[in-house]
Amino acid sequence: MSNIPFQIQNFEQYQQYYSQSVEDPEGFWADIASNFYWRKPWKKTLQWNFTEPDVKWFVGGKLNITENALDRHLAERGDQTAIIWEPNDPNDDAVHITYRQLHQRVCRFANVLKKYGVVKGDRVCIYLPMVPELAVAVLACARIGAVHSVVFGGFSAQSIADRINDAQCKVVVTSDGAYRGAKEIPMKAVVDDALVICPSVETVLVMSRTRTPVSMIKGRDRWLEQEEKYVTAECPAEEMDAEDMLFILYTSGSTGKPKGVVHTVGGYMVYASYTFANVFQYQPGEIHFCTADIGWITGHSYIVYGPLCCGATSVIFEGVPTYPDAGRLWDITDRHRINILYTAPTAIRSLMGFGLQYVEGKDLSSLTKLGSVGEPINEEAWHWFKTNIGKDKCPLVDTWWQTENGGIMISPLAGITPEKPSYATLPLPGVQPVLVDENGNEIEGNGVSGNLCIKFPWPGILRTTYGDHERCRQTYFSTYPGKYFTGDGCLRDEEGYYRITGRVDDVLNVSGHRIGTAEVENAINMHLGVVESAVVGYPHDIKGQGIYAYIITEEPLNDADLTRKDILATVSRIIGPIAKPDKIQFVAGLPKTRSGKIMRRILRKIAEGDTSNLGDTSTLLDPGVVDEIKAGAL
Ligand code: 6R9
Repeated sequence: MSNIPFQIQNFEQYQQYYSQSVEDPEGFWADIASNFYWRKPWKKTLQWNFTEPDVKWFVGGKLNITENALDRHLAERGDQTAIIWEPNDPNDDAVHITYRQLHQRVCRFANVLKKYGVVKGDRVCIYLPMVPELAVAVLACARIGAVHSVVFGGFSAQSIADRINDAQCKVVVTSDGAYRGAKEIPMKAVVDDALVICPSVETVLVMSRTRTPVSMIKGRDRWLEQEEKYVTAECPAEEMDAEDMLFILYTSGSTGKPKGVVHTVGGYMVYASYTFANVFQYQPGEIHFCTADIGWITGHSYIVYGPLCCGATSVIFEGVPTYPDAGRLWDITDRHRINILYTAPTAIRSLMGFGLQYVEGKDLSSLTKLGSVGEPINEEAWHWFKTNIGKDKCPLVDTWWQTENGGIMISPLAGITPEKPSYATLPLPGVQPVLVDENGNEIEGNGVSGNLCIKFPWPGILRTTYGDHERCRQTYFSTYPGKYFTGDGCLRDEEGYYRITGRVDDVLNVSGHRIGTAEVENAINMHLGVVESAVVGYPHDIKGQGIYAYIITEEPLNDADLTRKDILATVSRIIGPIAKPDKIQFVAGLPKTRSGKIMRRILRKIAEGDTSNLGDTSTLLDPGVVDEIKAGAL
């Protein structure tokens, strides 16, 4: 029997269990993990080093995460709603799926995957809109031990192909099309374009959503509805090792192509569920609405796995916050009596701009807790959300974490930890943050800032980057040997509260989406006539950060505006519309040092509109280019 309770009740307990989790991490996590259903107990709780790195939790334990997310709820709450699906069009009926129904749908889907030869360890790419089938497909993979790789619906054919090829996916799950706000978007056609260069894919399962005409290739493409008719709703769960791969999720870094972050079954399950229950102080029967897309880690952990493992009711919303108008999230909250609302600062800032008339008349009294994730939340947005949506009675948790973390790392516990606008506040039990200076020395004490590292493993930490362990080591464990480096800058105030100040590497955060500057530059450089480019971020009122591109072309442009649009089309085609620069400035040269390195610091300043103090430019090869760029700044 465990000594440490699964859910923290008050601040004294938080302090007590936090200390215990640091003094005896293995004992702490063993107690927490004992709240789950394991087919076989683990032999060793933790085995680790941050040099290779090699991290294993619950070594030798056997389980299946879907038995925890579905089967174990059937006896007690089989008829409780597991998923509420809110379609894009508010005039269409919402769909309620009980745990029992979800279990059956997952088993059916799993049997279809099996029929097409998918076995434990095979990779399945999922490219779907926010429909119940997305959660079903994810869980169906987990049921049979296949590794899911969900690709966000906004990515281009090229991005899908890169991800499919990197993971050598055998099956792709997609839909004919998608509804997003007033738009109807092709999905299958995009997958078709990708598959031209993806020889590993044997089968494409297509769900019908928009019934837009699609090409269906004999022997490869199958209609999902059709396939589901011929399989049963019984599918025993595959026995998985705690350290077997659960999923791959691609995310951007400061160099090259996106990396496939790998999470494993046991540790991820424990961490996503523990953080869900504690940060949101989930109470049985509460309805949880996370507005993220399942294509991102937030959706994986706090729409699918965390809530379902805790037996919660989780909302899947197909549309966008501004359709049919800027009151949509409040309308959903009102109609479905939402208790927990977890969203992103960019959405709050955008809705704030539309004015309070969209909030008025909406009954938001069901709300008990609010959350924010994805990027730093500015004080204005924090207060607006807290006051106008939470009516000053709901705790608001600013949750800091990353794809690589599996779950929330630094955050208040709702209603327990004192809040401080724009602060993620305190680390969760099991999380040991440290701030380091440029030389890698730990900065002790309070009232300090530095680069944020974590010095001890937690169960949700990434295990590797798919197919390239060395890249994982390089990216996260080599900058500060012995520590996991987050890539974020951070301040620890006089009281020891943490405030994340943003990335210190070349990763942008645009509307909460992570985009590497190098990735955008590579896409721009593919455009005909582009010689070189440099991409930086600049502060953007709604998106948090905007993308500013400086571009050198081979020849003077006849029609700069048209070329700008052409380049945007190329970026959309190579990465996806989310990576399109907000501003493009054509320049004759870039500020380079004598060794040929672009001085991004200068470009960032100019993009920010702060040209008064550009610092030392004496090491530049040609300081003259700076004046020219300044003169043409947008
Ligand atoms: C969960 C998620 C991770 C990056 C991270 C940081 C930024 C996320 C934040 C935050 C300040 C918060 N970030 N939450 N910055 N306050 N509450 O967003 O994962 O897409 O991998 O992004 O997002 O810069 O390093 P991911």
